[in-house]
Order: sequence, then structure tokens, then C-alpha cells
Amino acid sequence: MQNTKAVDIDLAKDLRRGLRHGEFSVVLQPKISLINHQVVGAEILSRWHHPHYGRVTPKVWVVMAESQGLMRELTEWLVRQALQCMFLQVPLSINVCPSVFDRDLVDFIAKEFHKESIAPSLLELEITESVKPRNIRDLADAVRYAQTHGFQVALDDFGAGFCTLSSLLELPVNVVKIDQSIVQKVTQDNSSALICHTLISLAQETGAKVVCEGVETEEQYHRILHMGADMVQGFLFGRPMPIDTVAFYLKGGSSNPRNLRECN
Ligand code: G
Ligand code: MN
Repeated sequence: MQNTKAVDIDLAKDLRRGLRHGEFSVVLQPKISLINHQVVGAEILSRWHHPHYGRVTPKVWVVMAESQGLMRELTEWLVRQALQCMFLQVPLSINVCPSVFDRDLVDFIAKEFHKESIAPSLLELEITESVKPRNIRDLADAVRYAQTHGFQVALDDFGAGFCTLSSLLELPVNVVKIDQSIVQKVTQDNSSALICHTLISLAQETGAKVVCEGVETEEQYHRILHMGADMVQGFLFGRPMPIDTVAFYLKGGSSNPRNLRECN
């Protein structure tokens, strides 16, 4: 039997092949407005199905992709997937690692969108704040550059990261996504609720819209609703699901999140 290290080395080698041989796919998780309770967009998440090991969690392969220098290629693949999902006619978001978020990548995405005549405003680029960026000024420059091309930019996993407040002040993002570790504690005690409420208000003060991630229970949902967040995402409203399932609900005009729950 192979030890964990040997499996890791195998996986790292397999990642490149997997990406180029169709082992990656995408699922979408709906984003729901707290104003009209409709689906107002979806986050695209990549999944890797290894032929031998089965589903490999993103936590494992994201680190490998970074160390193998594959993150840019993976992001380009994800951009093409996003373009293919645009027939859904809802704004979509993709996750972009700070290490590859630069002017060159933005130029690439802008060109791809231009080729397909798709409005850049339909794409949101989520940059995680859980990985410390090499240089926050360069990252802020890339954020502005993306916005001048018409893309939306979100600060992802807010509250779980290394530089929470400074990243909020220095990155002029359109959207802030509060990390699920903060959101899921809102029903736990008063101080946890206060932290979440304060982060929501703080983000809104900068002019950003706020998404609360990882909402799993009705109780969490009601708390968040009263805290004035703009949108929610989480298993309560829909797990990440195949594109056909999302299309089915959006096409049927039934974007009622209660219905989405039934296909979880
Ligand atoms: O870092 P980011 O927020 O992009 O990660 C999204 C991840 O969170 C996805 O892998 C998704 O499956 C997971 N996720 C989404 N909603 C929930 C939820 O309500 N609960 C939990 N535990 N995980 C969630
Ligand atoms: Mn995200």
C-alpha cells in the first residue's frame, strides 16, 4: 500500500494530465438576493475526479496547482467554462488565486469575453483573502484594471484571512463574501453574532455588496437577513450542482430558492 507522501507525489503529477484530459468539471452554487429572494447569480466551482482516487478535494489540488505552476492554466480553463455557462443568463463568478490575478490574466479574460461577445459585467472574479498576497498594491492595481474592463471583483472568505481589515481598505472590491466560519456562528452566541454584523456593516461602508457564505440553517438565514446582508449562499438554498440542474430551475422561471433546496 502506498504511503500518503507517495500518493501526494502521484497526484501532483496527475494534476497536469487531469486538467488536460477532461478530468475536471464544474458545478454551480446559486446566490440568492435577500431583497427579492430570487437567484441573482451563481458561483462556479471546479471539481477534479481522479480516475483512480475518485474525487480529490480542492483543498488538496489547489495547493498542488500552486506549487506546480498550474494555477494560471487552471484559471484559463475555468474562464472558458464560465463562458460556456453564460447561456444561463445570470451573473457568474469564478475563484481566482491572488498569485495569478494580474493585468495579464485580466487581458486574457477580456479577450475571451470579447471573442464570444459576452458582457464582462456578467463575470465576477473572486479573490480569496485567506492566502496572503505577495504584494497588496499590485493586487489592488489588478483589481482596478479588471474593473476598468467591466468585470466585477469580490473579496472571498472575508474574515478568515490573514489581513482582513487592511485587505478591505486596500482592495476596492465590488462585493465582499463573509466566510462561512463567521456566518455559521451567528446563532452560537451574542459576540459571534456581533462580529458577523460588524463585518457586514464595515464592508457595506466601503460601498461593497455583501454575500454571506455557508448558510445551512433557517435560524442562520433569519439572523443574516436582519443584519442587512445583500445576498446569501449555502447548503440551505442549494449545494453546488451540475449546470443542467441550475438551467432547469432558471429556465422554468422557478428561481425560488425553496425549490432549489429540493434538488440538493
Ligand atoms: O472559498 P470558497 O468560498 O469559494 O469555497 C466555497 C466552498 O464552500 C465550496 O467547496 C462549497 O462546496 C462549500 N460550501 C458552500 N456552501 C456551503 C455550506 O453551506 N456549508 C458548507 N459546509 N460548505 C459550503
Ligand atoms: Mn468563492
